[in-house]
Amino acid sequence: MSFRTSPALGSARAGGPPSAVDYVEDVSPGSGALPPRAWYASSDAKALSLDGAWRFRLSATVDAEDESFAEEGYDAAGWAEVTVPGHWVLQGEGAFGLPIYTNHLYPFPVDPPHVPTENPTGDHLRVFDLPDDWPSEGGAVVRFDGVESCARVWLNGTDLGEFKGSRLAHEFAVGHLLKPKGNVLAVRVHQWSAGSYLEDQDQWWLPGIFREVTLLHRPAGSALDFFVHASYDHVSGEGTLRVDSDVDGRVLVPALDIDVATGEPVTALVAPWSAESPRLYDGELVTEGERIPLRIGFRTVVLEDGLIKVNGKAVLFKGVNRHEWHPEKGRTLDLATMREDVLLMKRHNINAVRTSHYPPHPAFLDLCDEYGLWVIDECDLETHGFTEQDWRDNPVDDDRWTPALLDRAARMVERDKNHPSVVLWSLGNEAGTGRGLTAMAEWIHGRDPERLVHYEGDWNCRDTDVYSRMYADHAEVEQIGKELDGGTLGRRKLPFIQCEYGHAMGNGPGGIADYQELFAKYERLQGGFIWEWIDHGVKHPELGYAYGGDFGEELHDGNFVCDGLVFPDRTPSPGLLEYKKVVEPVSIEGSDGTVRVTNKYDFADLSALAFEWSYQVDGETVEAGTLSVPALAPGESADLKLPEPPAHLDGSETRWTVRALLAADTAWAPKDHVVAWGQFPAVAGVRPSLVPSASPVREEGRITLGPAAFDGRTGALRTIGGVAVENPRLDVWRATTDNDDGTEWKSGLCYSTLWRTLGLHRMRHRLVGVELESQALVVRTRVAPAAREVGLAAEYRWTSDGSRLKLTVSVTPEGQWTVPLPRLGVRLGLSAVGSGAGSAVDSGVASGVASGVVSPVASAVDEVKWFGGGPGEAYPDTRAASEVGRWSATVDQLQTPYLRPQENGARADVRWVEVGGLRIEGDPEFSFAARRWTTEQLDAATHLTDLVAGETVWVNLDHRHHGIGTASCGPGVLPQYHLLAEPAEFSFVFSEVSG
Ligand code: IPT
Repeated sequence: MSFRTSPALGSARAGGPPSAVDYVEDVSPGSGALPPRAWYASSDAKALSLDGAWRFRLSATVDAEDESFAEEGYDAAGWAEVTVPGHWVLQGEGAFGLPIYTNHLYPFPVDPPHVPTENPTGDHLRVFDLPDDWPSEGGAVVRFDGVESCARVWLNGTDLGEFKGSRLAHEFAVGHLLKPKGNVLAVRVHQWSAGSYLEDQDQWWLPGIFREVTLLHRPAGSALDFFVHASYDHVSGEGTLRVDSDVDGRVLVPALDIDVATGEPVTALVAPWSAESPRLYDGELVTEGERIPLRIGFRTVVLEDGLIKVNGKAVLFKGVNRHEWHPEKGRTLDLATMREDVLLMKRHNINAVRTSHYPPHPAFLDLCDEYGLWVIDECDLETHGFTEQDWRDNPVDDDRWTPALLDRAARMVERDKNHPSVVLWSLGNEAGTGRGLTAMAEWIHGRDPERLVHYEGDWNCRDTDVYSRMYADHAEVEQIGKELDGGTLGRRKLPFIQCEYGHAMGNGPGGIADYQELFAKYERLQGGFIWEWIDHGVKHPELGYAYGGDFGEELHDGNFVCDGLVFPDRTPSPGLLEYKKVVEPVSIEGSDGTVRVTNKYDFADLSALAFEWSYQVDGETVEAGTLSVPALAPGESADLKLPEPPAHLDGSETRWTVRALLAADTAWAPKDHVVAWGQFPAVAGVRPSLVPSASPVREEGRITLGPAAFDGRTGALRTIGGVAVENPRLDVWRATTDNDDGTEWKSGLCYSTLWRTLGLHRMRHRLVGVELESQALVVRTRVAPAAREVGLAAEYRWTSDGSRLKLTVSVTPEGQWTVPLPRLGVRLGLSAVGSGAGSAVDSGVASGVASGVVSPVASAVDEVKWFGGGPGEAYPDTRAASEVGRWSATVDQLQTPYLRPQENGARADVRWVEVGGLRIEGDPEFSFAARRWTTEQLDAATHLTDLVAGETVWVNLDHRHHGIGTASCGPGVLPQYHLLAEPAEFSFVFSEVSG
């Protein structure tokens, strides 16, 4: 195949320059820019970075200022400065305007292609000298890697042209204009343009030159562009390489002894590239003018048997959607931050990224090639706001916009085509349906038949090679999995992916383990991409992190922009740890002294992993050793005998834990990094027992029972030994999560609305009676909301053996309950005696302290120890990563700092917990949470800075929690995780901890 140029690009301007402002509302992509090409850094051609401080002037409208600033000799001494790359609204402390967050609503009237007269316009000026060694021969281009949303460019007073397409590269030929000293580069950037209609992604609107600006020397005889074709034949083990270039040259790959002319195919035995084993071969394209470094990965992507296959195998995407985000710099990311994303993904078993919803900084794709991630590269296109008018006037179904769409498609494909990590091109996101999309798909298929095309928004899959959906619920996904051949639509024969699922907003997402079971079960289901990677919180001096509305926006979508698996500072949230466990590439299950290890990689055998077993007695490891596991091939299992278990004390609970660790350092994690693990019980423990022997005694207005004292009239617990206790009483409320607050797509139900309407957040406790039995104090209450007939009859039965105190709670629902309960348990307050500060385990989970947003207050009650699930939080449908063991943490470390405060931090499957001088054992196992504020305060807070620590630590001991689900966008809690209002009984044994 010969080198081909792109469509409708680089057109010379006809009929002279546009008027000063017409181009802003022109649907065409622009004029004057060079055709797009591969992005690379030449080994020898000079490059001059133009990043740094630029002179900056902000105007309220497009035409408030004339163009004289672009002339040489213009005096900009009175101007402000901004840093390039950067967004001006994130600089200047508000003096340059503020960010706006909307999900899909356009923050301006939908009147395409017109934009508001109030159109913040930033004039940028940079004067530069050429380095002394800048060659006098050849040409030069100035390259803009990303400018939002529309820019006009002048060099030394000459108008070069103007462009749109914010997250795409644009280059202008400038060699003929350069001089050794005092070059003046002037860039006028408009926040709004016709292009804004194509960039309605769910994110902050952030104008500016937000990616690098570079001057590149283009030596005579250098290639305009080149295309690396590197395929792999999995049957023969041969790779075929052909590099097309518009100028002739040689292609060198020393490790393969390749020295071949451009355009000539050459075959060699190679190790293929995959996300699991990202083998890259260093090479060079040598033309007369320059040497271009190549990093070649041999791999073949095909659609075969209704499956996406790479190198002959169907792949399972364990992916995330990644927006570019930095809490202070917005979409300006440096290399270290990009690398941090990739390393975090690799360390959490993620193998795929959808670059939602625009091509990322090109260096990110280099990292994906190097470390190994499958990439769906998505075009900078979304017209979601047209959904508000039933998609009338949608640009993707209007031929006038098609050149702009083709320009965007070409700028993505040409820039990124040489990355082996890119396996699918995506036309964009949420742009409805239309002819423009078809034109894009046709062009892409023609230009790059060696990759597949993705788009979610057209379920007929007219233009795509994969049936993609977002947030389909489990039942529908299962149905799709089963319908491999059935149905009439072409899509039924296509492979299926969920390009978005598991909405990671706040606490959650719940139910992803259940999805993974389906992906594993049905071949056609090739996995999915969690929405999304990172919370787009903006660092804020008063609020910690700001979200929608915090900048006084007229229209906004609140904290819907904070829905990531990592917090804005990239601390993993519990959702990421859950995902890591759910998608682990090795499964480890066991019973009866045998462990079954299964390789769930698509390509790799298990030779890179070492296995360790350990044996726990009551959560403490008493013996450990290595386990020899054969280098199983993908899909293979082995049953391995575990050693004879050590003797243990009667009544203690024992279990095996087996871990798969990296056997050696890798590029992305050190030796001993845990890749996968499994735990299974050996001998069940004995439940806490207490034989009542003490009798309740009434004395001077109080009742005593063993170590405890109660209020004489109400029977409310006051103290246990020296520990003051704010009465434990029934609690059903939780500070609603973002998922509780969401509306389930299918049922249309919003549980937090149902709960609040019923009044579960304002339950009243009516004392029914206090009875002293010979060996028990029995307190009866009825717990119910005002205005409703439903209620819960609660009986608290207190007994003691003289030193310990047991509470048995029996709950009987009364009336017609039609909603599940948020939680069911008791809440108590502790404030008196503490066990003192101790060392806390590194939980690997973000704590308020770690992110510096919750100020730890010195309090008597601080360190918490427990035996149960940990180290992080877990709820009924988010508990895959919860490991049974002995854990400790301070109260502050128990908090998960969701940007909008909500229920968090519960530890599941707890046998006992020690907090505030008390040891609390449960029967059955329970869930606990401890915090320095009440649930009501947590519920009322809008930002973490609203949470003020008090003296009392509030402890929730929960029998059960309602599940989490993912109704903040998509399906709700699966029925098996509902907490129904049903009769329940649960107990706790309290004792004082000495010391
Ligand atoms: C979906 C969008 O594609 C994504 O950008 C984001 O907005 C997400 O929702 C919610 O956070 S679109 C929606 C109709 C499911």
